[in-house]
Amino acid sequence: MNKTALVTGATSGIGRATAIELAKKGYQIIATGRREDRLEELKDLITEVPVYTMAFDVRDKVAIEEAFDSLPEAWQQIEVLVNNAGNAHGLSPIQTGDVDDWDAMIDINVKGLLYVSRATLPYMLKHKKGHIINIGSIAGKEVYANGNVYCASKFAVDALSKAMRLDLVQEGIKVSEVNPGLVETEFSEVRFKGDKDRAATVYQGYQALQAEDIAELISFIVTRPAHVNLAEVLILPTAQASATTVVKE
Ligand code: NDP
Ligand code: 8X3
Repeated sequence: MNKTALVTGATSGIGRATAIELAKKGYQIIATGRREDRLEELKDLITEVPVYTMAFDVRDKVAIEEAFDSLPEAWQQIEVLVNNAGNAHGLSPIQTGDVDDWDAMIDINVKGLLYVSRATLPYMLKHKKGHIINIGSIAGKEVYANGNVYCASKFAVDALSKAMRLDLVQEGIKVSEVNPGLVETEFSEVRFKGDKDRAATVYQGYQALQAEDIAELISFIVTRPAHVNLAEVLILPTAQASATTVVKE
């Protein structure tokens, strides 16, 4: 029987690439996100293993509860959870930041990760095994100007990853945190509210990481032997040395 991996934010970027990569490793995939058309596309694309889709907003705890309550038996033994859904919304100083953007980042990046973890844990606890991979960021290690609330949300992911590891160690559940630097996805388009030209400039003049680079790392982490936990990894483009130090042509 295939092992089961649940990937949040599987409709785009890192989550989509991770679903594809873990499917290649033989995991049957529970793919989640809000955009149902993209979940269906992914389901058609992955042919090696079965794919089950659940469309919900990670801010909606009732929808999450309902989705997990209706998980068919064959999908209930979740061994891997990749808490990836998240985004930055805006890039403004604190004095002019949009409070709706703040709500979105805290509610999605922090509370959403908590809700999905809470919903998944009963399945892992029942079998006394599992592996949770939280997608943090270099922004959860260093703050940068105008990054304020996004950075705070990723610092929270860092704290929660460490806390989850402490709480879950006696349950035989591994917790890992992957902290990428600049990855070329739809991330900046979301941050800049659909301004594709501005988003493109973030990745110009150097070779940014690609979603597949992160997916390969996640795949490596989850395929280590049972006694090995890669607890935290910071992964950067070669041209990047800190959140704001990027060598561009
Ligand atoms: P994308 O914008 O390409 O993907 C974001 C994913 O998150 C989408 O699948 C989206 O699905 C999902 N998502 C966003 N909001 C919600 C929501 N409210 N409910 C459910 N799903 C949601 O960005 P990335 O792939 O780059 O981002 C993935 C993760 O990686 C994020 O946590 C991000 O913070 C982190 N990260 C990204 C970096 C980068 O440079 N790109 C660097 C470091 C970390 P849908 O819209 O269909 O709901
Ligand atoms: C995304 C990377 O540098 O835009 O977390 O914050 S950055």
